[in-house]
Amino acid sequence: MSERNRMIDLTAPEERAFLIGIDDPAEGRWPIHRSLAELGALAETAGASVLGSAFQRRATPDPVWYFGKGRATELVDAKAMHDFNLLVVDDELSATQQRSLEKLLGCKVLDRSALIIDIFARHARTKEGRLQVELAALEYHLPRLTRMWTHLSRTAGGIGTRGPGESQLETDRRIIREKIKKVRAELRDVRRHRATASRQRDRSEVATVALVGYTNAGKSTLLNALAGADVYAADMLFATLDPTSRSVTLPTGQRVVISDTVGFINKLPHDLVDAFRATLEEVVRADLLLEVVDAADPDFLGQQTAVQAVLDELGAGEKPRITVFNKIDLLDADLRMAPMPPSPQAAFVSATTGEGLAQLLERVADALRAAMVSVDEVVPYARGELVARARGAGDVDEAYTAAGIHLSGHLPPSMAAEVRNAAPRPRRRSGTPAA
Ligand SMILES: Nc1nc2c(ncn2[C@@H]2O[C@H](COP(=O)(O)OP(=O)(O)O)[C@@H](O)[C@H]2O)c(=O)[nH]1
Ligand SMILES: [Mg+2]
Repeated sequence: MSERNRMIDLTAPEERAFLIGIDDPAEGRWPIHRSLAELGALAETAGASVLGSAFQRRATPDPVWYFGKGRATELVDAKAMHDFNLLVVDDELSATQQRSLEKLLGCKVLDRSALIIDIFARHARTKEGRLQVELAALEYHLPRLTRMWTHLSRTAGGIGTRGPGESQLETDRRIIREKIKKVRAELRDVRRHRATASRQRDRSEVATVALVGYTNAGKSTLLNALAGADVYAADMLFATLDPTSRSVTLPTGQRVVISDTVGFINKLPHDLVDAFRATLEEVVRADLLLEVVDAADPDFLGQQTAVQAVLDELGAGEKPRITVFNKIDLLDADLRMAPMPPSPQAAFVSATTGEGLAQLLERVADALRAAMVSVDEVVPYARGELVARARGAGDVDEAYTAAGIHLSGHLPPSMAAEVRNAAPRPRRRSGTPAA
């Protein structure tokens, strides 16, 4: 973080992170620089600023120091130089490794799993999502307590130390196990009730758009860029939105809620897969997906394949989707000039320069319109409230006539039905042909 920010923000604890990882020489491993880049993006998502990184080439982590002892000791110099207050390690740490690094450096040490759990906790919105993340956090802590006990009994050992320590830890472990049982039972309950809840949510008039894609693709930057241009962003109607959702007005006048989702992660620890899926529930409910792809990433096709696989598993693989190729400002000029296939399902943008964002919003409006039905009705002036809702829910023109407000255009089916019911219509007896 810059000096300037540091001076302004005196109260919030500032997390200045340094990253370390192991460059495993084995074939087929994810290259260390990419793994560290992803870890850095995750650390930033969790609110830290990243000051630097280091790695060591070795086959397996040292059981006590993670790095070899000599290399670990050098981290003290790195700390003096960068003044970091958080060490983030690219792999899962044992309690022993975490303790020895914390002691050595005198600062907080987090591993990849703890960092990811923190991010999931921020993104979990539904009750089920929150419970799933809580379960992941508890399951993460349980074996670490066990290992800490093993570690203590071996080093401290001796008369008087073992008994009390052991019983305290036994108590802690029992409490965590009971909590896990409780959370599991709650999860079962929530799942049983889920069907009813989602039926109620479907009645909401405002279309929802969910951003999906890998960490670092530019989802959050894109959300801010889209919402930043929206003068209605602070509208009271949406004041209760959580911080990862923003209200955006499309060129048609339609309001949509765009939600940032937790990013896909290449090196996702296995134990966190369920929690990851649960935090993506937003995606299942969305009317439209924006799949954000880092067009400057040489492996963007591989990432798209992985995204598709997860969406399929969630049952969202066939949902209306626009693929947003982001970061086109980083592409070579000749690549950018190459004719891009004109497709309503793709958009080429730069979230940082703003290029292509207007077209993207038009595509979003087009895609949402595909799920609407056409309306052409005259609504009484007394139903002004309905007209205002229709204005934000779809793409309609309004004409003020002697007979009432003439609405023509497209609306979601439920809204269209409301408008039709509001239109005064000469009663016809069935079987009687209209005059
Ligand atoms: N050059 C360039 N960088 C971008 C663009 N969009 C995002 N970024 C950068 O990519 C990084 C990840 O962006 P972020 O929005 O945090 O990605 P997320 O993990 O998908 O939310 C940040 O350093 C952004 O500044 C873009 O259009 N062009
Ligand atoms: Mg993000």
